[in-house]
Amino acid sequence: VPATVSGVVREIHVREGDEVREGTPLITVDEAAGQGAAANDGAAANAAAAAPAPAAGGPASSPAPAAPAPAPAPAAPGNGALVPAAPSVRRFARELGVDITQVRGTGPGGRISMDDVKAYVRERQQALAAGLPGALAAGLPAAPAVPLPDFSKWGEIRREKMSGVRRATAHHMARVWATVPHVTQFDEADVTEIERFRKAYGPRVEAAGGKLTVTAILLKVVAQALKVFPKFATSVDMAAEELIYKNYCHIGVAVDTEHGLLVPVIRDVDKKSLIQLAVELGEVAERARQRKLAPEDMQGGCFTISNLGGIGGTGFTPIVNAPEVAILGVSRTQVRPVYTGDRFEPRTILPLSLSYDHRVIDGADGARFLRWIVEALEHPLLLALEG
Ligand code: CAO
Repeated sequence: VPATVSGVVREIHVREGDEVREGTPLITVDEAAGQGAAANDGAAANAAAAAPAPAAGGPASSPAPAAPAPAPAPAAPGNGALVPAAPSVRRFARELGVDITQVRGTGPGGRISMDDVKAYVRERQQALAAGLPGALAAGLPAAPAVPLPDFSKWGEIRREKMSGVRRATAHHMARVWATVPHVTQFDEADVTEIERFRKAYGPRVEAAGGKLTVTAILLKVVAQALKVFPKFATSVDMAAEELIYKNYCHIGVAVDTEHGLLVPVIRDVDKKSLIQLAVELGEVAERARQRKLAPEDMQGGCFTISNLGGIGGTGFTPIVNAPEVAILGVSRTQVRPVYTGDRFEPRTILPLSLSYDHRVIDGADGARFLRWIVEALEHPLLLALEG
C-alpha cells in the first residue's frame, strides 16, 4: 500500500497476519511531525509509513500491507539509488520501459506516482515528436536522424524552408511510424455493379451539387463496417492500458492539395445519405485546397480513407493517422478479365489496402474487416443486413 502522506507513525491498528477489509484504518500518521523530519533528512520521507489508507485487494491480499510500509527498494538491481515509489508504480514504469530513476516525483519527499510516470512518458513522446534527443532517455525509439553530409561538396545545392503543413506532416508521420507497429492487409473488390450504379445515379447526385465518386461510396461502406467492427474506430491509451471506444462516426479523408496533405474530417458519416456525403466531400476537399480549413475541421476522426486511385497505382501502404488505429488505402480501378466459372468476363476491380495498429488489431481481424468492406461493395445489401 503506497503511503499517500509523509509523517511519523503514531499508532498501528492491526497486527501482522490480520486479514483486513478494504477501508480499514491500518495506522495513524502524524503528518506535522513528518514535515519536520522530511525537512531535516530526505531519507526520512522515504521511510514514511502508509497513511490510514485502505488495504489493497481485500481478504485475499497479503498481510504485509497492514504493516507500516518499508522504505521502497532500490529502483533496479545494482542501481543503488533509492527511488521513492510504490512497487505498483515501479512495475508500471517497468512495463512501459521507463527507467524510474529518470522520473521526477511530485509527491511528498519526491515520491513518484503513476501520474508522474505518465507525465514523464508524455514529455518524452513530445520530445520524440520534436525529434529531440531526450526521447532516448525513456527507452522510446528515437526518430531516426540520418547525419547530413555537406552536399555542396558534390555540386550546387539550394535550401528551402519547409511550409507549416510540411513541418506538421513530417513530425506527425515520424512519430506515428516510430511508435505504431503497422501491418497492411490487401484485398480487391469487384466494383462492376457499383460502377454501373455510379453512372446511373451520378446525375442525380450532380443535381444536388455533388459528385458520386468511389470515395463517397466508401465513406458510406466504412461507416457501416465500423459499426460491425467498432475496434477499428478506437484509440489506444497505453499509459492506462485501455482502448477508447467512440459512440460517434467521424471519418477523415486524405486530400491532396498544392500545400500538401490535409485530412478534413466528415462528421456523423453514419447518419448521412450517400448524396449528402458526396456533396460534403466535394465541399471539404475544395475548402482544403483553398486552405480554408480550421484546425478543428481536421480533428476528432475515428478512421481515415486515403484514395490515390484518381492519380493511379496498384497498391500502397498508408500510414495510420494516429491516434486512430486504422486507415483504408484505395488504389486505381482496373478492368480485368475475371473467370466467372465458365468464361472470362471484363470486370472492374478496385484494389484496397488497410493499414492498422497491430497493438490493437490482430491480423485475422484486419483481414475480416477488409473482407467485409469488399463484400459490402460487391453485395451492397450487406449494408442493410448487418446495419
Ligand atoms: N480508381 C479509379 N478512378 C478513380 C478512383 C479510383 N480509386 N478514385 C477516383 N477516381 C477518379 C474519379 O472517378 C474522377 O474521375 P473523373 O474525373 O473522370 O470523374 C477522378 O479520379 C478524380 O476524382 P476526385 O478527386 O474528383 O474525387 P474522389 O471523391 O474520388 O476523391 C479526394 C476525392 C479528396 C480523395 C481526392 O481528390 C484526393 O485528394 N485524393 C488524394 C488523396 C491523397 O493524397 N492520399 C494520400 C495521402 S497519404 O496516405
